[in-house]
Amino acid sequence: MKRAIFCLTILAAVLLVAQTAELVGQTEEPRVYVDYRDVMIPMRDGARLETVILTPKNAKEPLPFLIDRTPYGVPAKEAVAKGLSERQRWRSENYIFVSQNIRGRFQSEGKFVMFHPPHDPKDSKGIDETTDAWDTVDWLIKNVPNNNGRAGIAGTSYDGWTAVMAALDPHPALKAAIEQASPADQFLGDDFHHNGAFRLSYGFEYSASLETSATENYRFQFDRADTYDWYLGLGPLSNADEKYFHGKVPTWIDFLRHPSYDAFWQRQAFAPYLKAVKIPIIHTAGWWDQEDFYGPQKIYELLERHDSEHRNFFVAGPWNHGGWNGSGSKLGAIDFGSDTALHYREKIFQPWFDHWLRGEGDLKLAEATVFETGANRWQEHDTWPPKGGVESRHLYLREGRKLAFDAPGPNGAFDEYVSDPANPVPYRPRPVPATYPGPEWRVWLVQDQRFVDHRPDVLTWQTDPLPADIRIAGDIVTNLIASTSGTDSDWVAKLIDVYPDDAKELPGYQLMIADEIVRARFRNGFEKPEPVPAGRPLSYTIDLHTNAHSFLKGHRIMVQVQSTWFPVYDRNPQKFVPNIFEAHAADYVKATQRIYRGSNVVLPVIR
Ligand code: PG9
Repeated sequence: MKRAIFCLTILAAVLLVAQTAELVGQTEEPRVYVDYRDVMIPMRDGARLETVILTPKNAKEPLPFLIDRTPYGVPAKEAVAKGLSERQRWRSENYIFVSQNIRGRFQSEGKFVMFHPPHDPKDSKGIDETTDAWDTVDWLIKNVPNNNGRAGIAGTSYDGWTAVMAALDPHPALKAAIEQASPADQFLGDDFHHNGAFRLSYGFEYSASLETSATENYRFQFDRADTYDWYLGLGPLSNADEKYFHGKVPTWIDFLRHPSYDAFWQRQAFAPYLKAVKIPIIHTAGWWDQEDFYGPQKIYELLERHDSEHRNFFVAGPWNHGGWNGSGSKLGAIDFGSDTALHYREKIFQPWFDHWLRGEGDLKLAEATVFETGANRWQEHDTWPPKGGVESRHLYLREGRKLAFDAPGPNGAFDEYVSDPANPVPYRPRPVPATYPGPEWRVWLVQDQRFVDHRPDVLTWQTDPLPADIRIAGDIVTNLIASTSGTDSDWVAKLIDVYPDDAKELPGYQLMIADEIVRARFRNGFEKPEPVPAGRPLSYTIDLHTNAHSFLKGHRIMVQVQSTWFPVYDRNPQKFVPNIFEAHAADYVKATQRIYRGSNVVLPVIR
């Protein structure tokens, strides 16, 4: 009895301390302490790059480097002195962590060039992110005491892109890389355009963020609470520079000058450079990555063609942009049943570098490790997309807004809507706060699509409740047969998992699984935009990229088609003009859009 009272008293005391700590905001999370050094590392052309080196205290053996090269700023001394979070313990105790600002950012010398393309190999004095990474590794190996002569590089997004750049011509000491959400092509699929459709709110806010000031990540100040209104009020794109940027944001000027897939975009894209797997590399993608979902899939695919030594790997999980760095149990309202980010860090990221840089463990990594959402389980595949055991099944957009696996007869029927650039479909529920960097932006891809379901300019087709699970793994493609009364048009296709109305969790929820946009002017090639013949049904292939998902028994599969997605994408004037950045207000016109019956979505269904 005495013991029980004692235990209760202790429990009450513990609860009181916990409560008080919470009230005053002092949760007792253990912290990790490291030594901090801030150095300027000289590059081959004399520019010096600001670099922070975090060294474990009392290391017992020589350690490898883990490098991150970033435009966003290195860790501050004061923050590191307070101790790093528990999440960083593995890295902080086993690696010399190096964080470097790339050229022209913060205290780094030289000029910042967004996506500095690889230099001309004939120019022996040329510099780029590959040479800067090479020079950095060389300096570290020669100048930092107690290192083991090995380095790895990893990063998310821009920092993932610098990791791939480092791997193009790696320093001999650079032994392994992990690129997470690196962009691959800024015209075809990543941050700034998708299939040539311009990502307006992202492109505007991101370029302002990096190119307004060298020493901060600037946030554009909107004078409207709802940026949907702000961007609509902006009018034609030409107003952005005239009213706000005044020629001072170089990336915005590049957008205006390069409205199609010309040499400027092609030089920045990875496709011409990825001709060999020079070091082991993992490509990590998030199924709901709002910025660079295309990149890691494309980079993996390009390198896979040259992977004779089996050193190129693919991983994808239920994450937004960078979600693998945080807590991966949930994204928005969607629950995955376990901490998928922790799983990634402990089972993939750490063993990878421990193996290549510290010589630890047998690496047993499947060619592709993907998290199958819906069923909420990890799957391993020996190719990605899977080659065996998967059947392409066509789901047809049928009469009565039904989606069905049997094809309609050839009857020329269609569904139609009017797309009005003066009243575009919002990409997420209004009010739409600033896009970049968020926080709401970070979950928009998992937001319930019922907020647009009723709009007359969003057409919806759906199956009956599924009699059994339908599992998909691989590439999803939409084949639209569509006409417009205009001479240019955007087509957006969305594949949605509709939860049952009597579901315990999220009844009736419409969860977008895959989505993409195409701009009709580029239907015959991205280099040469062409007007669309008004009123003529044409075929459009919309690649919705790869995925792994289970549409569970009782759920429905839904497809939505629309022609605006604002302000994340600029409005297509729907009247062909050679350069949309130079369109006038009068060029933006309503159009009648028709979707014909043979249109379908091809699903990679697991047999
Ligand atoms: N998605 C961001 C980005 C990368 C590269 C170019 C432009 C933007 C990022 O998060 O770094």
